[in-house]
Amino acid sequence: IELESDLRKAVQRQELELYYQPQFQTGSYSMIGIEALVRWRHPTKGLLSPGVFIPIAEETGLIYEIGTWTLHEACRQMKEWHLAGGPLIPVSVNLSSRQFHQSNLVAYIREILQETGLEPQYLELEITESMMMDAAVSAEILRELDEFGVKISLDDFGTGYSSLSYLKQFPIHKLKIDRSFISDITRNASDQAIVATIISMAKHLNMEVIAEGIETKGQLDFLTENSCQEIQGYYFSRPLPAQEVEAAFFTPY
Ligand code: G
Ligand code: G
Ligand code: MN
Ligand code: NA
Repeated sequence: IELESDLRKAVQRQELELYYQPQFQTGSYSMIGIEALVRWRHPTKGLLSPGVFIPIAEETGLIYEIGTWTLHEACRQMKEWHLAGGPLIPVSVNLSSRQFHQSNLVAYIREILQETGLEPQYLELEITESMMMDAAVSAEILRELDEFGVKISLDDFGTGYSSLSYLKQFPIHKLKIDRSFISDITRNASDQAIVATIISMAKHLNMEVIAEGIETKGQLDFLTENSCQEIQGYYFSRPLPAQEVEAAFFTPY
């Protein structure tokens, strides 16, 4: 309850911050994208993870305000980086279920892109498989976003409720292999089979595929050998404040 009333004021008081985690191509190690991850700098409790406050935001409806701020800030920052000579890569933003099903989602994303000047192809929205359960609704939303030029990634892929038939019906651009399949991949034959199969399926469906949660050289080697094109994880970088991303990864900047 206390956290909820604090969260109501968090946006106005500018307590939300975005951290950014770079994504890389296997082989070349060139940066191919960056995921925006929201944090709450609580006045007394310190830096809070979205795992703590996004569920409260979803329950209370505060997600609309927080989600709008997050999308706007991610697009604004990416456009600023583009203008300053940073890499011409897209920014990924996580959507929660209520945001995805918001009736004016496409209109307000259009508005945010117009305000910030970011071109639609540089925005990637991360949704989970479970959000597509109502197939008729999600098909319509995804079709509109696709027509507009925004990219869609399926986050935590392999862990949700989904039907493979969605993958052929819907305009999904990228599968993000959940990190639970990666953590033990050098030892676990089932994880190896699942990951190799997802990579191969994505390729055959003309989708991109990225593996999340890479923490070790062994995991990276497995993914490289199995032709996974893109990777994200602590092995390369933790999520960082914008200025630290610039300092560590944009050279010269
Ligand atoms: O960054 P961290 O590992 O703490 O993220 C925990 C969870 O919060 C992840 O599932 C991530 O997708 C989610 N998350 C991070 N940023 C956002 C955001 O801006 N909006 C929503 N809806 N979820 C987010
Ligand atoms: O659900 P989603 O994929 O959006 O969650 C992203 C979160 O995963 C990030 O907020 C980040 O904190 C976390 N994460 C990113 N890379 C790694 C990693 O290599 N290991 C672990 N354990 N977590 C990671
Ligand atoms: Mn994500
Ligand atoms: Na994930």
